Amino acid sequence: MTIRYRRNINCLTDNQLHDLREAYQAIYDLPDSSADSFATLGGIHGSPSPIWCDHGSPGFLTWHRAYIRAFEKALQSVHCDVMLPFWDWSSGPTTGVPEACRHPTYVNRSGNTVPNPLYSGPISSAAGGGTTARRSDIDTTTFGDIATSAQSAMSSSTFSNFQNALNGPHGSVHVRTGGQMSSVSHAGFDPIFFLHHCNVDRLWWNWQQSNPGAAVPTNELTHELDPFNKPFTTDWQTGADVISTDDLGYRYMNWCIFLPPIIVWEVLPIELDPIVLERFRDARLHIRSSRMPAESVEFQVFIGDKDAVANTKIEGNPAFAGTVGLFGMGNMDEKTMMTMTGNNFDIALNVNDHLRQRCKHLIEEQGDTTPKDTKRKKTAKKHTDDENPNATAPLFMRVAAVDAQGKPIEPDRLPIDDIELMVD
Ligand SMILES: [Cu+2]
Repeated sequence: MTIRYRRNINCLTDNQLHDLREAYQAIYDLPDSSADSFATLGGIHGSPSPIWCDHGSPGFLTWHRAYIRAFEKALQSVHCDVMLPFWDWSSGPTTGVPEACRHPTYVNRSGNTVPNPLYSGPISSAAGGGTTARRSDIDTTTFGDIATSAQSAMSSSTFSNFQNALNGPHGSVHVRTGGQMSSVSHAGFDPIFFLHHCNVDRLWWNWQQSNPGAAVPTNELTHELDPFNKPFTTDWQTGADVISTDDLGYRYMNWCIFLPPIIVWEVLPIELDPIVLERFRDARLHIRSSRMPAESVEFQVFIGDKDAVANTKIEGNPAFAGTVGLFGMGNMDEKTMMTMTGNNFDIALNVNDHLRQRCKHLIEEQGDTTPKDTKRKKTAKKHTDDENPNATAPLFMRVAAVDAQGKPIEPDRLPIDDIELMVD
């Protein structure tokens, strides 16, 4: 199964955000009787009865995972590329809801100002009708204390403790958002419900990554997640069906990293948020192409300060992060080669340890000895949803390409589609 990534709503491109809004609007517009309509899906949580949702143990995490996956599938029936994004109220102090959910209107693809489907949702007539609203001072309401509780839940060592510990901060977000979000019966009609639960699901996913051996209690595995069927059967899904998100086809991208395209031989500044520097788990450089190169190439990756990166020396160069080789097609003529298809490749170089080492260095160099919490607050104060002014600058990266004789290969001789640094 192809794995696709759910992202922070603040990280979506304009195009992705348009797709998301259009998908929401399209399911708002479906007849209430449709299985994919917002009226049906929003109503599954609470009103009209029966109330299907599970909010305790067993089932809080598993039921909501199945629920938001069903919702995501409905969005994908409109735009197949849409992935449900998350509202990150848990990584650090934030105020209000994400920018994309904040305003009653937005400018659509055609340049017209239209209602923002992420601001308010229609309540089905079976649940009383009308539209949703949030507390009137939501834009100045802070969520920092809830983030702190969510972070402490992450250190739970068993599934049950984690589920119980996360339940509280999850509920606080409901109550503090106000309006329909604050009651089980109508919460599912606020469009932000699904972004909120996507974040809950992400925290569980992160906890699963950090606790790979942790047992899931039997009563969770056998718990029935009605009304969600197993595909092509009339059986309900059970907890066991949703433990692995890979089985469901998704993972999470925790951080927004906006980096300019990486061009071979260019020295490129990498700007990463201090929170990312402290907490990232995985860093990989991907080199992708839809065809094989004529000649064999070795890519050498340098990450460090500007001078070390500009230098091509490998041995003893602390900036050297690793190398990947690519077999060429040999003496096949270029024309034949260019027309060959079915040679998509995506090679990844793990630069985890190297980047971590460099980041540690960087944080120490800045002489920052304040305890972590104070450091976060400082960071958050400067943080806004729109920009990233607190990015720590000077890490540089360069990808060099050499042939079998160690001679440089110019970018135009390389059949590379793109090079991307993924940090998460
Ligand atoms: Cu909830």
